[in-house]
Amino acid sequence: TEEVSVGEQLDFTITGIDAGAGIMAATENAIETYGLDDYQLQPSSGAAMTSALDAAIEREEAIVVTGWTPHWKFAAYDLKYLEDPEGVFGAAESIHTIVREGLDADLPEAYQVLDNFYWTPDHMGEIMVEVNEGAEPADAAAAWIEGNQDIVSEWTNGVDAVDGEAITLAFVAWDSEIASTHMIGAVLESIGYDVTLMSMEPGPMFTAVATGSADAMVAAWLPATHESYYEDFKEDFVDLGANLDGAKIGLVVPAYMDIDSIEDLKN
Ligand code: PBE
Repeated sequence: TEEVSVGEQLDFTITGIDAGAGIMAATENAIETYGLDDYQLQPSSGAAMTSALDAAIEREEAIVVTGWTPHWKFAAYDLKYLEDPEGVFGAAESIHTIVREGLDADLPEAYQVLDNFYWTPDHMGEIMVEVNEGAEPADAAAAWIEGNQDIVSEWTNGVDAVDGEAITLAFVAWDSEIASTHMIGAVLESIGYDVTLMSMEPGPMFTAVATGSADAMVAAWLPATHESYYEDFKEDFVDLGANLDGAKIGLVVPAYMDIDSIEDLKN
C-alpha cells in the first residue's frame, strides 16, 4: 500500500480564523520557521474553523487548525496541541484589560471594577461551553454571574452604584472574548451602567480604545499574540494588567492523528 503523507492528508492546508487575529500572523511565522513551504493557511472565522473541525472529526479525517485555550473545543473533542520546539507560538499568554485614557476620572466605578476583574481559564470555559451548546451569550453570562456571586463580589465590593452612565466595550467575536466581554458587561450593568458591546476586527478594537471611541476591552492577548497591535498603541491607552493567566495559542489536531509536533507536518 502506498503511504499518503501527512501533508497530502491535510491537503497542505491549515484551517485558520479571521485574518487579523494574532494567531494567524504566528501561524504564517510557523510556516516560515518550520519550512512548511507547501502549506497554505486558510483564513475563515472562529465559527467556520470549529465547524471544519467538527466535520473532520465526524469522518475521522486529518485536520490542523489554529487553536487556543481557553476554548470549548477541548471539552467537546479529544484534541492535542502540536509541540512547537522552535517556540513560534510563545509560552503562556495572559489576557489583559485595557481602558482608554481618562476612564479613571470619567467613570471611576467602572474603572475600579475593570481593574479588579480577574478570573481563571476554567471560569471562562464554563460560559464558552454554555454558548457552544446554544445559550445566548448574555444568558450564559448572567447564569455564570448568578452562580459565582462570591467571585463577582470581589470585583464589585465597595464600588458605588451608578445611574445609567454609558460605557462601551470593544471586542472581537472570538468565542473566548464573546464569553468574557458579555460577562464583564453584565457585571457593569448590575451596578447601573448602560453598557454597549461593540464587535469589531482586532485592529479596530485596539484603535477604538486608543482613540477613546470605546471605553475598554478585556481581550488583549499578551505578551505575544497581540504584540504588534499593543506596540502600536501602548502610549495611547492604559493597560490594567491580566484578567486571566494561563492562556495559550498553537496548532491543534484531533488526538487520533499520528503526529505530535509541528515538525511532523513536513512528513
Ligand atoms: N485568539 C483568541 C485571538 C486572541 C483571542 C487566540 C484567536 C488571536 O489570535 O488574536
